[in-house]
Amino acid sequence: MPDLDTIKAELRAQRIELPSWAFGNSGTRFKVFPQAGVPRTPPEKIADAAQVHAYTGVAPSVALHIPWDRVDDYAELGRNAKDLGVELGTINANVFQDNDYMLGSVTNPDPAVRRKALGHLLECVDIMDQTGSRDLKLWFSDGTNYPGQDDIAARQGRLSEALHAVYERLGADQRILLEYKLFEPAFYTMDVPDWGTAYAHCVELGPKAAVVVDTGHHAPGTNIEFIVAVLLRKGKLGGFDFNSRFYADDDLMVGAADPFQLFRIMAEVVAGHALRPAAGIAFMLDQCHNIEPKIPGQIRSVMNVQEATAKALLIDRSALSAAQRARDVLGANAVFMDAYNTDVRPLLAGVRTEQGLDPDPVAAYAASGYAERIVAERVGGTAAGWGA
Ligand code: RM4
Ligand code: MN
Repeated sequence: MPDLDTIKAELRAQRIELPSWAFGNSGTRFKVFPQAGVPRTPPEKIADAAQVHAYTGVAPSVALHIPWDRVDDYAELGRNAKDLGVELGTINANVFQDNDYMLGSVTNPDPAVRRKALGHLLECVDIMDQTGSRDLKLWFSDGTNYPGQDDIAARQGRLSEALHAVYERLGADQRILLEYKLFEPAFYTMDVPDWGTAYAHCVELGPKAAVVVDTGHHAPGTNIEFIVAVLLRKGKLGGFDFNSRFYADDDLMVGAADPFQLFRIMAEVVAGHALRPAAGIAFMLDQCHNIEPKIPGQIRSVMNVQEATAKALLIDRSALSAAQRARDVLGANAVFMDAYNTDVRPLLAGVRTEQGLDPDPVAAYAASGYAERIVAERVGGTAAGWGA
């Protein structure tokens, strides 16, 4: 059996990054149901994220999305975060919400639009210099809706050109994390539809570029843990955008739709020795809480990742490899399933208690009165949202 103290140390060392946008209003293209008390400014989003960290102890950084989180003084925003016990994390570029980008951003047939999009990406690196962020996460909505609409290979060339320009601008400790998505908003071709395309671009760029796996960005039935294992083996897994989905890019709470899949993914992460922050994998949430309260939604998501991680750490690796060596198909599968079927909630409650945290983050947050306070205090102004 794996050593319990080692497992607890791994769980304490785990780090999960929160998305600033999860705290603002969101919805579907049919309706955004506004919630009372949602943040109106980047500092208020960070304050809410700090609550998630305060009760879970493993979520000490917040990813920003530019321009949604644009401020005059990023150093001040960083100090602000530090005062609340968190720090600024990944910078997410946004080249998908401008009228100019209807036919693409960096792959647009119009060179002027391409220049504008590249300008934004470079601005994001400037911001990283001020926030001290390591990672620039790039997701492109670029693509086409109809066969013949544009030249597929030419668009790859334009994409590559922009990525190279950003790569050249990166500091020594900065990275590009390139995210892929099968479809939406484009329905015929996305310019970065899959891990293979993202991987090819990252290899071409060099060691400071790696792939981000957003768990909601695949075709139904895709074996995501296989992708994780392959990318890890190649040293090209940069991070995760965790969320869950029943149908498409649902952005639901991670571990809600398919906790077994999350476990299988974390099992590959553990097997690949990639859990510790030193391994350089960014474990991020990328979710929207459309109908549930946002801060508890994030707390629940963090706990779901922790539970999947604890189960992955519980896999009896020596029994597993013994069964594999003995070609014992059922035995190996049983070792794997034993770990998954273990109730790890008491283990995690114990880890929290040992860290001086409440064993039940959801209840502790609910009892804190913070939710009522922000509803009372955040009156007037414009609630943060996607602006879409
Ligand atoms: C995209 C993609 C990005 C995220 C935006 C909000 O679908 O997943 O990672 O930043 O949504
Ligand atoms: Mn994402």
